[in-house]
Amino acid sequence: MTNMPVKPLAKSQPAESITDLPPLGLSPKDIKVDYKRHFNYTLGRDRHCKSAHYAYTSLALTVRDRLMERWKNTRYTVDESRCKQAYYLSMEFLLGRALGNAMLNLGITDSVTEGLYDLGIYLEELIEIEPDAGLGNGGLGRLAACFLDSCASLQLPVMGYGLRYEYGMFRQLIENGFQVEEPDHWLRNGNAWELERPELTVRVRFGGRTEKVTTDGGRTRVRWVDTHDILAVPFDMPVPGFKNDTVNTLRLWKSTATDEFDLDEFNEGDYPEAVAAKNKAEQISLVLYPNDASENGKELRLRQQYFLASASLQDVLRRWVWTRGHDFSQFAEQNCFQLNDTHPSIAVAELMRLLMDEHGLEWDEAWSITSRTMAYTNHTLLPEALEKWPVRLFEQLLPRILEIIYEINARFLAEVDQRWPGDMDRLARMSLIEEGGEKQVRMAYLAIVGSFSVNGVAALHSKLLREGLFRDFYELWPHKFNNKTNGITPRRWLAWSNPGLSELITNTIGEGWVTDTTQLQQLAPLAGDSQFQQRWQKIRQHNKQRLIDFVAEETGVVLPSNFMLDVQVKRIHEYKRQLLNALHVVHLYDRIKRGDIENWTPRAVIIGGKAAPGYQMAKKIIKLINNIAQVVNSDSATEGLLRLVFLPNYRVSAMEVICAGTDLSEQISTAGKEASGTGNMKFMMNGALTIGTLDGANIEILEEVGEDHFFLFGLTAEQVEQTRQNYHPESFIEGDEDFRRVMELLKNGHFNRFEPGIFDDVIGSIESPFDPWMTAADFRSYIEAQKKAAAMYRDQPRWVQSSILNTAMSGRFSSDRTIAEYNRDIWKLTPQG
Ligand code: KVW
Repeated sequence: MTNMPVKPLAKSQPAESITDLPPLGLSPKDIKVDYKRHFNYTLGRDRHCKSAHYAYTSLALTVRDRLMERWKNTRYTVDESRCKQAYYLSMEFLLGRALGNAMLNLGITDSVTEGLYDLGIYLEELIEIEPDAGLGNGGLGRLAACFLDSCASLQLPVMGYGLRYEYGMFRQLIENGFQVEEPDHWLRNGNAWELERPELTVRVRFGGRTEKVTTDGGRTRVRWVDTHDILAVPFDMPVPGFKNDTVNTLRLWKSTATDEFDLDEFNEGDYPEAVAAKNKAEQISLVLYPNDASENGKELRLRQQYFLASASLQDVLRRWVWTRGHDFSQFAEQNCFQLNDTHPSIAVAELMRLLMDEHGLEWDEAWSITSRTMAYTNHTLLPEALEKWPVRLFEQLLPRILEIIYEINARFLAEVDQRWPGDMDRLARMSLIEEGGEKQVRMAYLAIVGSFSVNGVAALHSKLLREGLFRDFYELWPHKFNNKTNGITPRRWLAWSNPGLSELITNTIGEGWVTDTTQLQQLAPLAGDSQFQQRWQKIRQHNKQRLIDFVAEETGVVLPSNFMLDVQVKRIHEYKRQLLNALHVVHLYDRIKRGDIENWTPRAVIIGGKAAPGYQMAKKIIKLINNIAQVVNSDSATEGLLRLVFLPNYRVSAMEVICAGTDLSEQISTAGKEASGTGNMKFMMNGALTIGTLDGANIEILEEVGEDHFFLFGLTAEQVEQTRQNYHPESFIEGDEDFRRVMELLKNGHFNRFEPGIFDDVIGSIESPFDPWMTAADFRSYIEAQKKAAAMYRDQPRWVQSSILNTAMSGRFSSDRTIAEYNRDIWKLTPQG
């Protein structure tokens, strides 16, 4: 670590006063002065510079300055109080843009707008310059970002730990209807929101072998030797709370090569090769794996996971030793790690290793600490998403960790055998190691065994975990299991993304709702008030126009402003059933073509989302949507009645525009498959109505808002499993004239005139008795629910009433509520006021 800037001053004695600074002002004038200072001095630009980038960066630095003092003070407060802390370990933090959020939470948006306006600069334009921090795939990564916002807003001492991917989620282009991926080098123009902390670099080991050594005291210890080491350099990002002077930290690790690693080979005379070998080390944090809810089993991914777990745990243990010395007896009382799915679950074994091999604890003591410190959140029941790593990979990459996993397993299975003597089936079912075929480590089981808390992310999901996937473990340890229904931050997803509605709400009920969304209920009595409805309607129409403009910019398709905007945005996956949505559009198109357009509700169906690059079926579904759109939109019969658009490159900053302008939110997954969903909550909070199945958090949304304000359809999770036994899609198709016609259009190549056969597999999946998503089974009830939605939309006062009620009853889906529950039941932290 020779080049790290850690050498202390020798002769100089910096005065205490070097950190005494007057707090920076928040007035328009103060903002203006600092903006000019950064533009001219920090960035060294002059009046010839018209670059948007430098304008944006000047403002970002100006706003960041205002976070710095608060950030430091938050750190001091937590250090001095010696309070318990929690750490959110996640491979993904889908942060989106930081500037607007920082201004909102500092309460300086108006001031900045005014200060910039004096300089002839429009804030809206600078906002758009910032690239999204796309360090996540979808719901799971965005949830982590919402949680950080809520922790800071609740003043909880929680730190996020993640990876600083050089390349985030790929940019999606659509060429000839096909998805094309482009790398997202989001750091290309620098990142004003991160602070490198090279002095806190830690070393992470890979490879090598283990050996037993006997210490002077006669105890056996294990040493992990001949390793290939990689350095983890932390980059800190500020996480401001809402108007409370708290600024928490998200620490993201970047991988770099050690110097001696190069030196070894240099001594053999291969200097350029040695330096080039740095590449391998730097690879670890190079790129985000773009797979949502499906495992990929690649060695580099396991390296990433261990790198995150090890660097983060070492960082926490080092702070512990600095402040408390080598006594770990209170460690579990003072620290908690929340594992965001199994991705960081190797932390269970790594904490054991660090406590035993690096800090000299015995197994029992280390295990007591570990299993009282770790808490695990499961996000899916889909078997293809359950992580399993080949034992062989562990042997090569993490031999010491594998030994520890084996030991955890041996002791665990002994416990199972005590409880159910001689039940060999159960032992095989519950073992951390899956036998038969290539031996694999079941990461979810490691997480359960090593944690004191296991939670699902919506009521139905948690129930299915207890009764299905984790049944054996629930029988053994019922007390570990709990539910934490997901939530979203109302700061980004209402206050920021929907300034019009926010202002109306604040003028009506005061601004308390921003930190206590249950107050939105006070809008409910106004839902039937025609004056209030008109104001609500006017703002929503304005938001719709913003979305229409956005769609026009991104796709060239201009949607009429009287259309119902019917939106499904989320990752493309068969279980989410974008295909069912497409079938409905084909049905509407068919109705138009046969002249069945009495009492028609003009509608634009907008579908957006990325497919994992290796997921062929999902990519085919994108192509199908684009082809249907092409046919529908260019047929003059649909004019004024129907449009379909595929919105490319769906991302956080796009959702900020989309959720505010949507009328109808599509949440149509096969029941039992979507663990929670969080997009559903964003739409609801912004006053969209939902058409949805009894799946994930939809069930709880329906409970809150009531059946009259939600378009429910489809089989229940239970019915899905029953129907599956004896599923005959052709009977649904043949018995339904509308469905039959839709399938006929697809099959006769109406949407692929010059691309014969390309949709055969997609069509085949609908007709297959083994279709796991049972699209055909829900077709009729979906069409009927869509009819009801269309009818209600024609009665605008009725629709607007439901819209108001959706916002009013959305309070439960604030991530503040979710985080308060995590804290009450799992973390037990004291807010740091
Ligand atoms: C691997 C996921 C990235 C890489 C999930 S389940 C598994 C993953 C796997 C992501 N993501 C989603 O988590 C959301 C947050 O809890 C849920 O709302 C959503 O239902 C689930 O699919």
